[in-house]
Amino acid sequence: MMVKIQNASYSGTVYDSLPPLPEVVFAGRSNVGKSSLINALLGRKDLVKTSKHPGKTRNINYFRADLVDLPSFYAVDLPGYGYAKVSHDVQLSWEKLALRYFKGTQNLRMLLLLVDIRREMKTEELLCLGLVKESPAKAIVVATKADKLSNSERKLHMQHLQNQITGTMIVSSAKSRLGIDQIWREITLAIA
Ligand SMILES: Nc1nc2c(ncn2[C@@H]2O[C@H](COP(=O)(O)OP(=O)(O)OP(=O)(O)O)[C@@H](O)[C@H]2O)c(=O)[nH]1
Ligand SMILES: [Mg+2]
Repeated sequence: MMVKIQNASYSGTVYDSLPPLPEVVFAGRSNVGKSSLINALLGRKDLVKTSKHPGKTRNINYFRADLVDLPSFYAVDLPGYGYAKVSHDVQLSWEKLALRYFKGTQNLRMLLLLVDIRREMKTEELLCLGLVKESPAKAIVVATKADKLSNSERKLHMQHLQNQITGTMIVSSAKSRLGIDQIWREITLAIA
């Protein structure tokens, strides 16, 4: 799959009035690799700020991708949830922000729900999948940081995750670029 990216740039936040385009939203636990995955997909090292310290992304940021021979779209970077060290108030404001996004968006085409391949799906992940159940947007689970496991471990962990949900699941690594082509295939189908 060869997607050519003409331009990728930061557009603003959920509070700005941006020109409408199809949206692909990246959601998942804090530190799971949302921002890194957007950078890997858009082929830009530092378009989205990433951090070793969970909780880096605090707003809903829109990154516009203009592609050759395909529609432009926004990669929407949701803040991570579930970081144990943030206060209860911050957790609540995550929920508010996420709900505002999912209820407010008219253009959501796909949810990429990221889960660390070494972890399992918890209540928050299932809740998140539930948020798009009624919408026409497709939901895909992306198991991140696959480079941290050996091939055989990867298989085991994927079987475990696949037992928890039905639907498409993609193994990925922003580091080794495993799964990036497969994610692009899904994105191009969703935005077409
Ligand atoms: N080994 C490895 N590390 C990764 C991968 N993806 C992300 N990381 C690392 O994981 C940490 C968190 O990555 P981010 O992309 O900032 O995670 P995030 O989900 O955007 O985090 P928040 O914005 O806090 O919600 C960083 O240190 C990244 O370098 C991956 O595929 N492999
Ligand atoms: Mg982030």
